[in-house]
This record gives sequence, C-alpha cells and structure tokens, in this order.
Amino acid sequence: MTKVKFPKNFLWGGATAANQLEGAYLEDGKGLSLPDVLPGGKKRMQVVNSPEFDFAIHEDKYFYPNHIGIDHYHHFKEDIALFAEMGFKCYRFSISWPRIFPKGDEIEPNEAGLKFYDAVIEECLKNDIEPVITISHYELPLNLITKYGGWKNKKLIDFYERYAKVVLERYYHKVKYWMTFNEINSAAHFPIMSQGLTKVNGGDDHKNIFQAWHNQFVASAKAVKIGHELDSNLQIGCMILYATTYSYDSNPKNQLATLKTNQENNFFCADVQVRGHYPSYTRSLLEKYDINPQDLDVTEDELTVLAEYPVDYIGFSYYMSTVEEVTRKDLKGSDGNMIGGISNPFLKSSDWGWQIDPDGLRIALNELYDRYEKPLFIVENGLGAKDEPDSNHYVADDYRIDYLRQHIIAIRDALNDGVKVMGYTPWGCIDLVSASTGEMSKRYGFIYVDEDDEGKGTFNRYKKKSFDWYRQVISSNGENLS
Ligand code: BGP
Repeated sequence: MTKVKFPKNFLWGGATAANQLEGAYLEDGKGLSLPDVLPGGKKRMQVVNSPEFDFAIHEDKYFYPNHIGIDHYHHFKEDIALFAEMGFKCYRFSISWPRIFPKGDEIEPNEAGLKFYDAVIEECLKNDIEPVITISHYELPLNLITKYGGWKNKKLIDFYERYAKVVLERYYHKVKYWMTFNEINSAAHFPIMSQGLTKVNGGDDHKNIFQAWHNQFVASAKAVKIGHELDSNLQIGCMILYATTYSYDSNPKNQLATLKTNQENNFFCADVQVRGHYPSYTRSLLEKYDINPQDLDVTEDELTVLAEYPVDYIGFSYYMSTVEEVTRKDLKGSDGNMIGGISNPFLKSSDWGWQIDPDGLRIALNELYDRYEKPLFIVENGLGAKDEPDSNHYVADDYRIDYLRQHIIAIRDALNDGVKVMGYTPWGCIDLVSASTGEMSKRYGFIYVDEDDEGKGTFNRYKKKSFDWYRQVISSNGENLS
C-alpha cells in the first residue's frame, strides 16, 4: 500500500496569541487584561497563586512583559511578511478582547481596536495567508475579574456573546476558521488563565471551576450559533490542551487512574463541546470534588443550546506527554504544560522539563479521532528552548528542527492511520513572551526577536536556521523534512 501524504489543502502555518506578542497594552483605547497584571519570571505563577495576589500592577516590585510583548502591534506588517516568506498557508492569532471591549461590559465596541484587526487580516489576505482566529486566548478584560469575579459569573456569557458577535459579524466574510476559547480544559488544574480564577477569588473551589466551565460551554455554543447563522460554512472549533497520558505500569490501579485522568484532563471539555452534552462520567467527576450537581446553575435552555450548537472541529495543543502513578510515592515528578505527572524514563525533556514525545502526538491524534470522528487541527506544538545567537544574530536551532521534524512524521503516520488532520500551526512561530513564566528566553520561533527577559533589546527580527527548514517543509507539502 502507498503511504498517505499530507492533503493538498493542508493548513501549514504558525500560532500566536495577542497578549504574548502585541504589546501596546494601553494603546488606542485598549483596556487592561489579565496578562497585564502577571509579573514576568519563573515565579510568575507562584505570585498569582499566593494569597496576596491582588490583580494590580506593582511596577516597583515586578516587570510586566506582556505590556510590551514583542511590539507586534507596531511590527505586524513586517512579521506577516516573514510568515509569507516561509509560505504560511494560515496564521493562527487571537483577538484581544480588551482591545474590542476595554472593560468587557460596554455596549459599544472600541472602533480603534477593530481597525487594528482589520489591518492584520488584510495583511494576511494580501499575502495569501488564511487567518485562523482564537476569540479568547487567556485574555479576559481585567474588569470582568475584579468586578464580576471571572467566568464563574453567568453575566460573562452575555459579555462574551456580544464580543463574539461583533468580531464574527465584522470578519466572517474574510475569516473561515475560528476557535472559541484557548485550552478551555486547562482550568482543571490551573483556572487563572482561561477562567480568571485564582486562590483569592474562588479558584481553589472546584464548584466554581465547573460553574465557569458550564458558562464557557454555553458562551462557546452561542458563538457557534452566531457564526453559523452568518455563514454555515464557517468552521468554528473548540481548543483543548492535550497531554497524552500513560499508565506507569500494568497495575490495574494505575490503568484505572489513567482512564480517569484522561477523562478529566483531556476529554471532559471536548466531550461537551463536540457531542453537545455532558458525558456520563460527569457524575463521578463531580463526586470526586464533593460537588452536588444541584448546586450548579445549569438551565434546560442552556443544555438545549449546547446540544444544538456543537463545534465543527477539534483544535488542540500538544507539547508533551505525562505519566500516571497512584500507588507509590517514591517516583520523581515532572514539569509540564500546566499538567505535570511522573517522570518518564523513556523520554528526554526540554530545558523547561516538558517531556518530548512525538509518538504521543500520534497517539493523541488517534485517540481524538476515534472518539469524535471530527477533523483535528494541531494549533500548537513546539520546543521552548534557550537560543544562543552568533555575532550575526543567527541561531542554528537544529534541536528545534529535530523536534518539529519528529512531530511532523508523527502527523504523517497518523494520517496513514486514517486520522483526518486539517493543519499544523507550530506555537510561537515568532519568539514571544511565555505564558507560564513571562520569559522571552523561552523561545519557540522560526524568527528570533532581539529582546531579553526585561524587555530590553532592539526588537529586530532575525531568521533562524529553522526558518528556511520550515519553508522547505511547506513548499514540499511535508515531503521534504531533511
Ligand atoms: C499553551 C498556551 C500558549 C503558549 C504555550 C506555551 O498552553 O496556549 O499561550 O504560551 O502553551 O507555553 P509557555 O509559553 O508557557 O511555554
């Protein structure tokens, strides 16, 4: 049998998020967002999880890297031209909610914010790049947290619906691919980024997390409704963080724990958003956290909306796999993308301790496609690494090329398994601020940005070795990976 190749219309590209690259945090009427109050540095999440965290800016104590990002707000034409030079078929970016609704609860949008995205989209189209938009990527207007308490408050459904309607109506005739919430499931262990919840405002109580999820599911379904009413061809997906999870051994206790962990961490949100109803195991999941279903505010009308407007495809991020072990206490733990786990003796880790596992991507693709039989879109993948530019600012990032090559081979093998994959957009196609640590030195890009962890540098852009490599991957439609 001949091997399956990448389909002709495969969406090769790259991915970013507004808060991590735009900067210009108060320009043209933008309001403050959650990432604007997240300090930079490895202790970022410790600060956010401390009982003293107050959602305010303390410039005397901290540096706030998202205020400047990589100044893409003023460099977007140059950046998109570089993406075009690599041959991008698509570019995944997010719209900053507080650029459009600075406080989140206004009636009228901020026209200057919309004008910026008019220009970004125009620039993509001019370069034959298909825009892929995330409506909400870890960027709640701060006011929706400080005044309303984040996503546990049902009022956010209406605010999100208004925002989604504005951007969908403005861009539906130019943008076909959308995602409603970035990594909606990450709240399982880390509700600050997607739900605006941390210890000080109820993030340590799982009842709030489940209520917030429900509100987000309803908001997401309403966005699908709006989009499909504008144009039934729009493709509106969910977006989940997927960490392939292995049982440490054949001990049935570990196997069972792995199954339960998969349900909670990887599948729960997608089950609701793809199938349009809560999965049967919701009962035991709520029981695990001592939540009485009656205490959640869920109406019949909302359940109808969920059933009527499931998503069209599954977008997901994949960086690493993890291991589950529940019977022993002596095993070494591992870092990871929000989810840690046990260290896997068969895998190497990145500089930040994320376990590198291309086979895990093939497994993820098979698991997701078997379960949902809907197209999959790998909208984040990549290696966060320390780059050392030479005196000409050139980075020979063979380690990144190797990581991406192995993952692209895994996608090709999954296509051969029968999985339908729409596209692949490696994360941080241009270096940007890390979400978890706020560091610039955790770089993913094909393009080096001269800027350090304190926001100092020329902000000049330089092509890395991986830039030419990826251009050749795209031009050969995934055939030439050497
Ligand atoms: C995902 C987020 C991104 C991104 C990426 C890499 O979880 O959707 O926003 O940042 O992870 O993570 P980090 O930036 O922490 O290395």
